[in-house]
Amino acid sequence: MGDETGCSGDRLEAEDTRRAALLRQITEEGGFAFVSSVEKAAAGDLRAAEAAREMAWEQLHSGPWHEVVPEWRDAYAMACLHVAEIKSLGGERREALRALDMGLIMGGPLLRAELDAAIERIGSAPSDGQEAPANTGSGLGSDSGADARKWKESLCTYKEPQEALRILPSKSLSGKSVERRAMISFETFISDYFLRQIPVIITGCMDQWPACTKWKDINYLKQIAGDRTVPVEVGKNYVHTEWKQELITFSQFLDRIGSHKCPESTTYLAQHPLFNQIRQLKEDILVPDYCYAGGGELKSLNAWFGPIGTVTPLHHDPHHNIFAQVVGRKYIRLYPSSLSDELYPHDESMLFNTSQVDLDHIDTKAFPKIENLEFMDCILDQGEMLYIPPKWWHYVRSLSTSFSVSFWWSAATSNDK
Ligand SMILES: O=C(O)CCC(=O)C(=O)O
Repeated sequence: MGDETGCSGDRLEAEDTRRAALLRQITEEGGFAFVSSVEKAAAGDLRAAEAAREMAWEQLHSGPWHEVVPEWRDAYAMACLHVAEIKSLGGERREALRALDMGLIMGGPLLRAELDAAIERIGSAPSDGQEAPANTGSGLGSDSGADARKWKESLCTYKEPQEALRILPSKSLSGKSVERRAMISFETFISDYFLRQIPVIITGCMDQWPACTKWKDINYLKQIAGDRTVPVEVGKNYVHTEWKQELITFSQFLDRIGSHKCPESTTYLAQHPLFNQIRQLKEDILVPDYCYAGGGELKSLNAWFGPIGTVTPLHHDPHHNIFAQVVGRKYIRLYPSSLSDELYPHDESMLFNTSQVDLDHIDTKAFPKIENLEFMDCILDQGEMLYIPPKWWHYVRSLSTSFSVSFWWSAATSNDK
């Protein structure tokens, strides 16, 4: 007991030192008003805490993201912690959680452990009963038995590949299929696929993942994460003009999946490091051993969760990718990096890795070279992993409600860092 008190004393001292150093840096950046508001916030002044958060938020949006002074991201996290602490003391548990999630999503790394600890504490505290229940959305939530059934059905659409053909790009499933191998050894993966830079589907390696059963249960997802705030993409896909990003609760997101109707309102939790944010979900997955091929490092672990009909346009990424299909199924088309010139990459620097060709409506006049290009494709089913080598072009369409996890890593001895 004495030791535990000693440890938490040391921890608090370290936190104080970190915060004091940050406030000194913010003062040097000219953030006097921020520092003064934070001092009042520390004494329990909610308006001052919110004002500090607003000031940091303005700094985060004062120019391009890469030009933001990193200390202001940490300052934003600090203000979020103050807002959350005061809201939580006032019994506003959900508001407190939202502030902490915003700190995790937009804030810097310095106070991450404090944000995580506060989420654990406030997240596990009982609701004060004043707040409306989490399941109040329009699509799912009123009758949890019916919802659960509807949810399970939405995971099983297009079971027969031939049925899917009418919604897939032309020529789909007519040429070369990605090879499927059952539980191959690490050595076989390296010699036959990793070193040769060839895609492969690996089956039978996810049987131990709790996620494969737990994430099929909407009530489990709501219980673990319902009140948490997540960033989502809304619209047909990221090259579409009407596309936008929003921050909503996980419960609202699940409701939107349940009531999903048209492509324009497709809500996709895409390429988000959800598992750094919601630790309980991370406990449901395992990092595949294959990601240690090449002796490099894991770069990012992202969630891709959405309804039927999400589309990620044809693009390439710089890293090795094990793409694990946890729930539902996806159609994936792959073109080798050697065909880059024929795939018409965008000229703009933001979209340099994305093709101008919309595979769902190919304009053969504008992009004649793509017509006869060879590709490989597959329908990736739940419990299967696809290895995508660096710079291979890929197009992805969900054929059901779908939850996938991508593991990106770089090899120690290559230029894909
Ligand atoms: O699942 C998707 O929609 C896209 C996945 C992807 O592009 C990736 O993992 O790199």
